[in-house]
Amino acid sequence: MVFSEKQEALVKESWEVMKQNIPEFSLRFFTLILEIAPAAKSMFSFLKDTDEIPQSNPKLKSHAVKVFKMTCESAIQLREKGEVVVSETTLKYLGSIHLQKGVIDPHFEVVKEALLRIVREAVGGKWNEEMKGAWGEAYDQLAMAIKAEMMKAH
Ligand code: HEM
Ligand code: ISQ
Repeated sequence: MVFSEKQEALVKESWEVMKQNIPEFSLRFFTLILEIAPAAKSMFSFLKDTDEIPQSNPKLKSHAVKVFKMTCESAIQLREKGEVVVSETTLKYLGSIHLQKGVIDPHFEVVKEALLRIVREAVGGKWNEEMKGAWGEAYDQLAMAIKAEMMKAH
């Protein structure tokens, strides 16, 4: 699939909007994941000793931001190279951590759903099908790379 300059721009543009309010969007992202898949709760260390989602956990925030930054980076690479390239070290690390936490294929759809909803909420009236497609494609390709690594590590 060819990833256009327009698609790359749509992803970058929406990420710029979200950057203005990292604490809110990261919390909302995580909340949505748990709303869609309550069972995923036990996998996250931020929730180990509590029933409530911590309102300002630095780890939660930085992880959520990483997911968005990596998806954004994927969009750039898809346009530049036609494929997503993640450094071997990062991929190995993410593959093993997700495997170890018990993440399985359907979870990736949950995170995708939450991610798209957050972007939609963040950009408001600017949201459109093309933007959805661009984020979706960038995420799918990134998820594929992580899943492949998880299979290798298994
Ligand atoms: C941890 C990214 C998908 C669950 C992490 C970390 C990153 C990350 C950057 C932090 C690693 C660290 O620094 O320690 C991503 C990306 C994904 C993805 C880019 C998809 C493209 C998923 C999915 C799930 C998931 C589908 C399942 C719901 C977790 C869990 C942790 C984690 C449980 C450990 C958090 C903790 O307790 O510290 N992920 N992730 N991730 N991820 Fe993901
Ligand atoms: C880790 N992996 C995927 C999604 C996440 C969302 C919030 C915090 C950590 C995460």
